Amino acid sequence: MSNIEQTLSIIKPDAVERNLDNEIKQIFIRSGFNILKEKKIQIEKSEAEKFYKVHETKPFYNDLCSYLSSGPIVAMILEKKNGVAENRKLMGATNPKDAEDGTIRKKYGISIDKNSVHGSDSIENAKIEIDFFFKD
Ligand code: 3AN
Repeated sequence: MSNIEQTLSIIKPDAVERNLDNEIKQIFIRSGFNILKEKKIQIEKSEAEKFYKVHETKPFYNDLCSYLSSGPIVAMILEKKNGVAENRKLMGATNPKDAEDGTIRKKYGISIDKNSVHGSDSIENAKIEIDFFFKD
């Protein structure tokens, strides 16, 4: 049985602002991901609130939503065998300080909130998040 999975990746405002989006895309491609769709957009805070609804009770929710809507982002559908977990591995830990060498967050992340990339945390959430950005 094939376990080729699609996952949603976002290159966050801190990385786009530093013109790292192409460099980060190349890392995904070199790591064997196909980028099926991508778009550079800026979202409204109200949309960020919907996207991060699972975190609505967290103390950092408001800042997180302000941040994601603070500048352009690149949303992508990535595909690879075991794509959801492979993307999480390649991103590294949420806090760049804890991220392993060779991960995107270790290389580019500034702080726990400005951690350069988002990636879906489960196959189920990947479907929801892909629809959020790419259902037209
Ligand atoms: P991940 O992005 O690694 O799946 P989540 O889903 O726990 O991490 O958190 C979503 C986002 O919320 C993170 N990418 C990060 O930007 C932010 N975040 C998580 N924990 C904190 C925290 N303690 N303080 C500030 N921001 C946080």
